[in-house]
Amino acid sequence: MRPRSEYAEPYRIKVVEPIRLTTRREREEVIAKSGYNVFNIPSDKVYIDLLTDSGTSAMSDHQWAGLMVGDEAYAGGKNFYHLQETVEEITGFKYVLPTHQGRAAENILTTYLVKPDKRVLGNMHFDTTEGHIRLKGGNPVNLVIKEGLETAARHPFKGNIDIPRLLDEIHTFGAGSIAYINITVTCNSNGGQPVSMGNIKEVSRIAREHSIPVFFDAARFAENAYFIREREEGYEKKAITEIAREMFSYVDGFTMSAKKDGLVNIGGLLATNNEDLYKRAGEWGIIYEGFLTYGGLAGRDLEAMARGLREVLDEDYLENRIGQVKYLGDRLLEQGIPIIEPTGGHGVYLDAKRFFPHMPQREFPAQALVVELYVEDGIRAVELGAAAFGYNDKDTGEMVYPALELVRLAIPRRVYTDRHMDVVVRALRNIAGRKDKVRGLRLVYEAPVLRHFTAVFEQI
Ligand code: P71
Repeated sequence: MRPRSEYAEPYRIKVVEPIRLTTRREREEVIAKSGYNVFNIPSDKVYIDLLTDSGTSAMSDHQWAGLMVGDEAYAGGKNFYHLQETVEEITGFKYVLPTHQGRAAENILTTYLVKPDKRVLGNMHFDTTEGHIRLKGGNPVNLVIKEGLETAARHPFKGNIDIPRLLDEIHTFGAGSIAYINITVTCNSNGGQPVSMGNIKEVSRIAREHSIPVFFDAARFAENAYFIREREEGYEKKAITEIAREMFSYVDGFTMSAKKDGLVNIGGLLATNNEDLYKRAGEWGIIYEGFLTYGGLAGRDLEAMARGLREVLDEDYLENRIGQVKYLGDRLLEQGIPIIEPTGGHGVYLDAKRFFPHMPQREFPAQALVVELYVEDGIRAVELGAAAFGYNDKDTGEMVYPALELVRLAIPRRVYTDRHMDVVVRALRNIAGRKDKVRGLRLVYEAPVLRHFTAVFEQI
């Protein structure tokens, strides 16, 4: 394979969107007015927006051209058939239901599969999946390997399911207690970490033996396929399309937020070969999303998605994409900045506990770092620590803290250059240089669920 450093982006820029660096004074005012919560900052006050890689990709000229051939018929629009053929070719699944985004597909799938008190096993379920499982009365269970939770463990597939723990679950609770197994590729919750083909195959074999359905949360399936080619023996010479097809061959279907590897700004999918699921899911889909051939989207959105799903499997694109994430990670490591290693598919995750060793978790070190990044250079990141996952124990009223205190720098696809990444490195180096002076935060308002979106803080 060509080393990335010798080549630049496999595209040239045809349209630009101006961004502006505000003054430090302005940013100090903005962040205070926002309650030290970056979800409250208007995006035109952000210079480099790394809040999420979801729905923030740049579409290609081919995708934009696709919008003009949108067929807005209520039923049987031609873009649906194009999308359906594309999904079938890439994944092997012929029943395809478009949805307005990933969580809508999760809602439909969990409505079909999850009955009260049933368990849903996975590597690490994403927040929205976990929410849908709980809403249907089920119990989400995370079985990621132990290295997956150690930020400095350089395991190549930190998204893998722990096989002995999976077997233990089946033996302890019985296969009948398990609604399905959900493998998130790549695993967002611990750093965009990939799952190996070997692991997918083994989980699938065990599941089939016990008649347990297996689904992917396929939001970042192409990035996962790329890592398999880079890191797994026997796949070095395979085409990404072939690897993706093999991944999907081991599961019964998938839900997907197309806002990631679909390279679109909105949209989702549910796909399977199970006719009964398709029929039942279709009934729910019609109630929640819209008719089967548009699922809450415009015909033009379906066309952009069909084209995006092909582009994301382009080998040069993926090499550049994953290479940029690694570029940022490597520069940060050179500066001694603690991150989750190895870097994953869609961003770099900073370890705030190691970055601010002096700051207790009750002062929200990860959120404090998010605030500093904004004030330093107008960079917007997201907290994945005490603010997002801490909660008050029902019985004791005591705050329970998560094991990890992370800041995610999610990189939108085809949007920023490596020069932008250099700005991020410089900002973090400057913050590291004055870290003893950085102040922790106190929570002054929280909503009962998903509190980090609307929380208000004060500086201590
Ligand atoms: C991300 C998001 C977007 C997000 C969603 C909810 C809270 C905060 C941020 C969304 C995912 C995802 C995976 C693996 C399903 C969804 C939901 N990720 N699975 O990482 O990463 O998809 O947003 O299209 O409904 O910023 P949806």
